[in-house]
Amino acid sequence: MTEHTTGPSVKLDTPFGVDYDLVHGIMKNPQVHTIRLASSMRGHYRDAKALEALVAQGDPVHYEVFEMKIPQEVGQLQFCISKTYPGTVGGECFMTKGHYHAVPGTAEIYLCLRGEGYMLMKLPTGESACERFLPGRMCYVPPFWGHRTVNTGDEPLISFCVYPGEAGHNYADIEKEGFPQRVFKRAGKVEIVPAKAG
Ligand code: S6P
Ligand code: ZN
Repeated sequence: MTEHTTGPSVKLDTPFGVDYDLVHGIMKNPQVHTIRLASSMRGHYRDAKALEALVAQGDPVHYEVFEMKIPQEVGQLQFCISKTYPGTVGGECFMTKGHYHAVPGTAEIYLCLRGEGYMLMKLPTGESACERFLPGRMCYVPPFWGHRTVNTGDEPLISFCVYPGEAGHNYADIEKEGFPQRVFKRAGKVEIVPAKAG
């Protein structure tokens, strides 16, 4: 993972605006720009060998997140652009790591701007859900649901996300548990399969 911080370009304690490039799915002048490469996705795809082959072939970017440094406090709103690239690892579609929020009772809204795919969601009890991402479609992630973005298309999947200031991220539990479903694309056909099946 590469985290690149450009430093404060706006005062965050007074009203401000942010410019977006909606064609390329980027926030202009973000204060935090996170880039996740194939090598930062170890343990997430079913086919570990295929992932290592991809790392050896140039370690491509899987996804990027553009954010401002909003204080992690109740009353604030975090917002970001999440951009997941197209591609597969042993047939499994490129995706984000996925997480619960560190404050679990906090929801999130994803508005899909470009591309296509799915939001995989799960509760700690194992219950799962899946919502389609298409331009103009919003996905509501209720409190307590872990969430992961999966790109099933041929272009970047880009969403604008908003969530409570204090939410934070809990990656550790999802890494231990995994998601109940995996998404594959073989010969152009997308399949959502139980994580334990082929
Ligand atoms: C934050 C929100 C998104 C994700 C981004 C990357 O709550 O859900 O900004 O952080 O899509 O995914 P991940 O799982 O690596 O944080
Ligand atoms: Zn989230």
